[in-house]
Amino acid sequence: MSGHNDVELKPTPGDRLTKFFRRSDVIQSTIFGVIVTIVFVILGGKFYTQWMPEIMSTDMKAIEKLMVVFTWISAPVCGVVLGIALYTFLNRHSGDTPPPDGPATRTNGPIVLLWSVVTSLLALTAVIYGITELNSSSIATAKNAEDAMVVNVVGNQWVWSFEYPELGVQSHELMLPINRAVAFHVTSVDVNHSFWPVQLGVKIDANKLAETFADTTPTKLGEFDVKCAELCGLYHAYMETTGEVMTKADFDNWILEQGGHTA
Ligand SMILES: [Cu+2]
Repeated sequence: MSGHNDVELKPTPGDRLTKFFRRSDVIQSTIFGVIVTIVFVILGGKFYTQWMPEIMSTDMKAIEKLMVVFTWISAPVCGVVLGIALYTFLNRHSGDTPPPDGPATRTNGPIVLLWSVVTSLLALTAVIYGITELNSSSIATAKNAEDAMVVNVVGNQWVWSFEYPELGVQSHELMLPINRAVAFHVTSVDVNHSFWPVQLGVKIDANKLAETFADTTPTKLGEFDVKCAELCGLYHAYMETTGEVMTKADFDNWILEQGGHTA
């Protein structure tokens, strides 16, 4: 009545998945991918943190946590890509004759669905976690930060100026007392700059005719770098200065030395 092909049952999605994961190229790529994923998870959790700027504020701590979590979330995707790349590299064909044709490539619906759902979930996790963190970040809280010390930050080709309106001091160095919230009110007198006290984990636009806000709480004594993170002209690269997180006593002394008055 009918030929052989008509009698053969259509493979179920489960069959197709099983068959796919039994292929030797898939098994090898998967093993490489798992190794790469584990290495990236370990790097993200341990060594990676050493390559980041020193943590000197609450915000820098939050940023580092975010970077680590994002590294973990993207590690499996990296594993898939590098796993396949590694398999391909190790099984490359050498010599003058071209490799023989492999079997024809056909779409495997269940596999496409599997990786689409998994990567979408990973991306969704990153988006939700990122938005949650952003909502609790310095930009979201700056205007509400109560009893924070206000510092007016002004970008000017190519120097930063810091004004402490409550203390009557103006400076080109950013001195801050430890463990006290500071609210940066940032603007520019000329082109667009970006205020970036690196180890404090703050980076915010400095625009003319507008004021932007960010706040943080320094948690570690010592010097930090202040840079401009927006290409702002010929000497952009030199638009940097130092800052220092000080004890309250040292900070008060510094304020008095600058001719200001302590609060
Ligand atoms: Cu600049």
